[in-house]
Amino acid sequence: MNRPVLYSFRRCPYAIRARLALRQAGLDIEIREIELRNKSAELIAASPKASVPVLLLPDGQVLEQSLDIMHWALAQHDPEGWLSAAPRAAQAALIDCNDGPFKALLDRYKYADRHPQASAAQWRDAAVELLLAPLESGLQRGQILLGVRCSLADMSLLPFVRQFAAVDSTWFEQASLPHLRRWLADGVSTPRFQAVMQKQAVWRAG
Ligand SMILES: N[C@@H](CCC(=O)N[C@@H](CS)C(=O)NCC(=O)O)C(=O)O
Repeated sequence: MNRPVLYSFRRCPYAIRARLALRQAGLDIEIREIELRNKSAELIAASPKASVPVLLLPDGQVLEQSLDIMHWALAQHDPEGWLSAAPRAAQAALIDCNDGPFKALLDRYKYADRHPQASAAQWRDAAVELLLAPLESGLQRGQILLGVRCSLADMSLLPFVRQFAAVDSTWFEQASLPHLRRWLADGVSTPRFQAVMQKQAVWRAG
């Protein structure tokens, strides 16, 4: 192997954020699109937990967490300073909230029939109260989540907010989240985002 290999799944928000950082770093990597229901033996051999994304490096290192992949990519090259655009602790706090309690509520909202303890609308409203309403307040003061420049936090949260918006786009379009809608629309319309969402055939060994 002479270039890094990324096992990826096009619509997975974790894989999207990894691809965003790898692309931002301008790295030459091989992307292997896999099927979550029919994972390749090579992926399982490289990473037995077999979630995506997984990045294999030519020196044998295996990065199995999307954030580790983002940090590794930006440590190679970070042309717009995503890592330093806002205080690390503030970025980490947003990302932790997104990846932890917000993602849990997003899954309940998306698959509400599997979580009958509350209705879809209740899961949705809890997710808004937890993370999206605070983001909306912050975005009233600027174009991006923290400070004045795009940071790792923007790119880490973008695919998850996109997924939230898509659960019920009619609801999202009229929700009292106009600044968040604008931030999402700006983020997904960039050439970078469009590029990482391009469809790719499922990878087969050999
Ligand atoms: N903490 C991991 C989470 C990755 C993850 O959960 N990916 C999902 C797809 S979106 C997955 O591969 N799930 C395993 C499966 O569906 O079998 C990361 O940040 O990379």
